[in-house]
Amino acid sequence: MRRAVCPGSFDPITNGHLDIIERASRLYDVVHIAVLINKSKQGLFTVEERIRMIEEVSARYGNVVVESHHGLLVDYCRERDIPAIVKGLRAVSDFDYELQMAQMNIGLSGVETLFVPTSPTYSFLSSSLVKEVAAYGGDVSHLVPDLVHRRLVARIAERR
Ligand code: COD
Repeated sequence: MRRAVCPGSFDPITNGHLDIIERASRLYDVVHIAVLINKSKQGLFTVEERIRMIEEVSARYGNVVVESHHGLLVDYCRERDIPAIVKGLRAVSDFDYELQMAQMNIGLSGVETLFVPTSPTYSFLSSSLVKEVAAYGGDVSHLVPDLVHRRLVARIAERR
């Protein structure tokens, strides 16, 4: 059984994340989505809310498992016998830090990182930008799945 993990904060999941998850789901038998918990960072959505949204939008692939994890990504991989991390690369600016993490992770545990080039349509897209634009009333409906868009608009309205 070939397994890989797509890790991230997913606060919230965007069409850019989903594109990488869909492509990974065609390459591996099982794709784990690990929502990494960063206690020092206050998210717009709780980890449970993020997991629910990811489960709903990725159910159609049929081979995606969504879980949270607190701690090192390589420990998540070791505990589940996952040999590969799949990451999307948006731009050269992502590369330096992603390379450092990939080298650290292989040094710590032997877990490989595979980079998938982002689709040009999503190369500028991040959860932070989506939240910022939505908070100022900009239209981000084409950048996130519909159900995520509805929950994003509702959460921003609640916080006003
Ligand atoms: N197109 C393609 N891919 C994308 C896009 C896009 N538009 N947006 C995001 N992605 C992919 C990228 O691969 C990105 O790395 C991943 O989705 C997650 O993105 P985010 O923004 O949800 O999450 P980040 O960047 O906050 O996640 C960082 C991690 C949580 C993966 C990282 O900090 C981590 O591994 N932490 C665990 C602790 C650990 O092991 N630390 C040591 C690292 S060496």
